[in-house]
Amino acid sequence: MRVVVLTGAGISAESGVPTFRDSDGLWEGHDPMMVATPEAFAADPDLVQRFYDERRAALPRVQPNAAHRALARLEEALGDDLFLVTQNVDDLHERGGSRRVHHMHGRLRAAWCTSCDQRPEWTGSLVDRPGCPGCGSPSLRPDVVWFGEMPHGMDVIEQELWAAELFVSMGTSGAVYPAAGFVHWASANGARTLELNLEPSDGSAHFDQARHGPATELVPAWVD
Ligand code: BV8
Repeated sequence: MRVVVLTGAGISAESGVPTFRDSDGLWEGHDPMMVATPEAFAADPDLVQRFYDERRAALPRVQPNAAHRALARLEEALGDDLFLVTQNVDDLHERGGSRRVHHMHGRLRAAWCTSCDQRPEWTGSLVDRPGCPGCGSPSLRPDVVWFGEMPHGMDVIEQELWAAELFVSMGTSGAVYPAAGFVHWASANGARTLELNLEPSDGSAHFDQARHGPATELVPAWVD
């Protein structure tokens, strides 16, 4: 059976990674339009670079949780019949054992050179404008998709949603598009749809079934 799984910040919440819209969410500390847009980067590159430097530096301090590990077991069982697409920019799916993860909003552990278009792996800081390993120019930005930018691999995602027999959304508020619209694409092609989330999301009513509770309980119970 072909399965598409979409994850959001909620799947990393129990690992200690702040979500965007819960009370202590990231956006609480920063207005998203002040840090996650090309305009914000153009206006104050150091502020934006520091925002992502802090989150990149925090990654080694958090660990994957039982939900990440359960999805790695699902990949073992389904192989190519599983397409895992995440809105998250952390590396917890990979560190939890998943080998094929589609980061539609990019990755904290990568930089993007706007001069030569290379996307080198990156674990350090970018605020001091280091030279690109490829072309040497100081044109590296976080390899993260900002509001108003096209998410990565939308053509692949659309193909997978059209071929899916089951679409499962985990740990996302359904507040950001185009990810929030995936349930409609999947339903339109006849896939069954399931939401696993701490509480009802903006899109819960569009799912065939919705289960609510912490991801570390719901996801292993569904996978196993
Ligand atoms: C684009 C990277 C077009 C940066 C992010 C109307 C229709 C269509 C589009 C739009 C529209 N209005 C505006 C738009 C555009 C915009 C958008 O959707 N805006 C929103 C605010 C309305 N979208 C875009 O700009 C996108 N691009 O549309 O391009 C285009 C076309 C042509 C050419 C060029 C462009 C790009 C959006 C990507 C933005 N980047 N992230 C960064 O990380 O800093 S978005 C960011 O917020 C995250 O990546 C994530 O995707 C998103 C949503 O967050 P969630 O993951 O859902 O997290 P949230 O905190 O919201 O919710 C957490 C959930 O977990 C909650 O439901 C909670 O209950 C649950 N939870 C908590 N704890 C647990 C739990 N669940 C289980 N267990 C727990 N323990």
